[in-house]
Amino acid sequence: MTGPAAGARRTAAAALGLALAAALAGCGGGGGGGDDRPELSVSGAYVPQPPTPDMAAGYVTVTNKGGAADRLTSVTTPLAAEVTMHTTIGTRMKRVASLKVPADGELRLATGGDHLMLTNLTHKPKVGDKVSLTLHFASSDPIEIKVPVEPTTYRPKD
Ligand SMILES: [Cu+2]
Repeated sequence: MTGPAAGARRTAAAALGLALAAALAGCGGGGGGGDDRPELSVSGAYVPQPPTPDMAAGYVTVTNKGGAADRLTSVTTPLAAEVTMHTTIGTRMKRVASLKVPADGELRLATGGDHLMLTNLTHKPKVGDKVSLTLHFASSDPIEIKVPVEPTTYRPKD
């Protein structure tokens, strides 16, 4: 009489153990999807038509839906031999090696703040042109975008 009952208990215990293991696995893996790595997208990019033919600025917004920060480390474009990243401190521009894309946040480049400087241009971009920019990051794959050239005084609406 003890045999079958003990067997049933063992089976029940085994089933409970499996259920617990599944619940724990679900807990560890299912959190919020890609919790520990950046998930980047780019929007609102533009290049104002430059007043001089040798230099242009560039603005982009990089949105990060992931739980880990990333860094914009460089930008390349057929339009310019060199693209540098600048931040603005007071009224002075300072060149920086990278710009942080915070976790669950955004890196927003804007006039008077962080921006890209394109120098040694291959040609002067005009309103209506599209400029190809490739953004390189510390951990995410590069993102290539086609950026419109806007009037010199253009300001994006929020
Ligand atoms: Cu600058």
